[in-house]
Amino acid sequence: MKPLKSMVALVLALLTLAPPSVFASSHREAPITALDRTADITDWYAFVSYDHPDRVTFILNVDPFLEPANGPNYFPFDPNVLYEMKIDNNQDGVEDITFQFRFNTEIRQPGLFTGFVGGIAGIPPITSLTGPGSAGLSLRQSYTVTVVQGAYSACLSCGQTLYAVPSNVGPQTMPNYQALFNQGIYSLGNDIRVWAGTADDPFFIDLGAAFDSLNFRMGVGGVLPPAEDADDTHNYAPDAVAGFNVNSIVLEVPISMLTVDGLVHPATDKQAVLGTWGTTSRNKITVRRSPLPANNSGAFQQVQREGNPLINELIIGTGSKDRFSMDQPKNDAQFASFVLNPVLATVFGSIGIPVAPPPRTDLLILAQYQPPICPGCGPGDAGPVADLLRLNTGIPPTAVGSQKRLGFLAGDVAGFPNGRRPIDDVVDIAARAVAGILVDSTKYGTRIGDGVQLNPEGYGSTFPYIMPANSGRNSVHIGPGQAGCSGDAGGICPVK
Ligand SMILES: [Ca+2]
Ligand SMILES: [Ca+2]
Ligand SMILES: [Ca+2]
Repeated sequence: MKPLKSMVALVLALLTLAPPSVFASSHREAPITALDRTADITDWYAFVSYDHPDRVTFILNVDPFLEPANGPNYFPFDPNVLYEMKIDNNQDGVEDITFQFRFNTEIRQPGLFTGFVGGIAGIPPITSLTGPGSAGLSLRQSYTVTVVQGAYSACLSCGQTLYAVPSNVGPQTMPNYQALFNQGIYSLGNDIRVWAGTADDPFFIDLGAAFDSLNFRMGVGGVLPPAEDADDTHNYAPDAVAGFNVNSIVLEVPISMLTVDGLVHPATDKQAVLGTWGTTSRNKITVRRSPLPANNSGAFQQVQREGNPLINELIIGTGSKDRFSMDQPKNDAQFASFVLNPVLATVFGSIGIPVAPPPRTDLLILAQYQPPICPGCGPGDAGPVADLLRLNTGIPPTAVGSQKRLGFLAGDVAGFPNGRRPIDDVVDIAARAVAGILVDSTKYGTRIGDGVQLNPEGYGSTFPYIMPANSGRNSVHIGPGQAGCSGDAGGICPVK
């Protein structure tokens, strides 16, 4: 959950509690993506489509904490960034299939003072991404989708123009934003669908409490009472991401296009399991040539990647995060010590939470192909230690309404860490995994949680599964002492 540095922040906060020997290795400059927000991956999701069990949906979210009201330019994708979704289908930690996304920006009304205008000065409201009703859409982005398999590359978007869905400016400019959102769904043929644009950030966390050295609002160490822990439909603490947007690329692909042999496999076959991750890259060379735009050339250098929401953020030491971001998953054995002896477990132990002793080989299910996510994988199939979000495509999706925020831990095996859905409460799941719930759910099964159980903006039940962007004019955020926590008295979020 790169989701906004959330976990970076958490780790930083935690490290202040850690023993001196650990502390010494942590205080470095901020990760490079903190200075490069358009290339900053906030979250990576991969799951079997709820309504199409023969397909997989990938979501790559970038550019954290987009304030919906932030005109006049709002938040376009970066045309200089190569956005990629990568899939390993033969257990070696190396991508076999890559989907690439590139964006292009046009300014259609260069005389306008803002990127979006409508319902004023003779310009009709924005009701379409193209053609009639799109005149006020001055800053417009189109994008391409390419699939790469070895030396073979194919343009999936060619023959049509795909438009990114703009920010939700407000009801006067965009009186039916849901319609614009829906227009952003494109079929690329062969049951492939894509959507890109600004959307509600589906991630959820009490970031303020996490930042304050784990000063959660539900008691010492953030241990949830049983009734709250079992409640997937109310929030008991403020979601710091509520009302913020993110830039999202959503791709749905048939499973048969992703597996090593082009077949759909039962869960017990190792061929059913995919290792997935998202990356952002930039050209190695930039020449600034005022007054002309900068010129980018040369090979691409990876700026960031994300597989599991757990490993990059909760496990890797801050001093190694930049290297981790730029390296390839197949080289992750260099970071294995972080996994086998996580600092966060030490920190939990220091505040009285029972934690499993190192070496934590139980956490390797997140870094290697193993049961239970890959029951068909034997010892020879584990592959290298690699931070991939592993998805068993043979496990059918859990119906909307029956999905559990605690995913796998709650018996909902279609949830994280078997892939990841927007509904999955990865903060709580990851924290409990680090404590040792996978080793012994009784002994190390403390109900760690931040009290934020869901995305207050909700979830989509069909493609593209995310929710439309929050309105620039009319949306609010949720803070302590404010409305927005339906599980608390009067719906007011706790301060203490
Ligand atoms: Ca491979
Ligand atoms: Ca949200
Ligand atoms: Ca939570």
